[in-house]
Amino acid sequence: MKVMLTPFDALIVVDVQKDFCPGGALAVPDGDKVVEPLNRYIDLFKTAGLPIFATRDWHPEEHISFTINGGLWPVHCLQNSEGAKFHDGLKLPPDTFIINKGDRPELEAYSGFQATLLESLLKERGIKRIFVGGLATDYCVKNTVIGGLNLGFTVFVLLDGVKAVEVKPGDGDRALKEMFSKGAVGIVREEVFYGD
Ligand code: VGL
Ligand code: ZN
Repeated sequence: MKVMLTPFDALIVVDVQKDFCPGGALAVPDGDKVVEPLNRYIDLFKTAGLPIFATRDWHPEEHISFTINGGLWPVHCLQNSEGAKFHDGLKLPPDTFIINKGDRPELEAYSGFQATLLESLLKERGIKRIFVGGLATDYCVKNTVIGGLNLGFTVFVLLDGVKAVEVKPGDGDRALKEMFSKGAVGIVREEVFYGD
């Protein structure tokens, strides 16, 4: 499939943070492998003058998602910690919109739209289609994609720029299937064009 970029498109890079990469507190297998493909999308959107958003998991110490607080996950992405930083290789431009999520102790926020300004920032810029990649396919990417669909956006999933946690084997593929069944479209970088 060939997808031509329009002025109504935006890139959303989900949670490409040190704690989700090998060596991090909640490492996604091969999580760092999304960095180079996502840099190619970043380059393309920058060249096209289109907005780039980067979400980051941004938890306080009392966050309910931590096992010590009764949740599912080890402590990860603590606000202002080293592990919460974006991967060093990710080439986000200075004018990237940074969206913090999961910053309220009592609220899990797998979706970049949950209790954030992401929807209004997109809609006030007239954005109709979002291109979503990052970590992890089966959690924050999936929920951001489905959140975007529910809000009326056309959503492309960057198949060459996502990796799954896979608490259970096959979770990544199941998550993609669910996104597709709800209307998301999977693409790779070679299918996206700008200008001629
Ligand atoms: C995520 C588990 C816990 C994610 C965030 O970014 O996919 N997963 N917090
Ligand atoms: Zn989290």
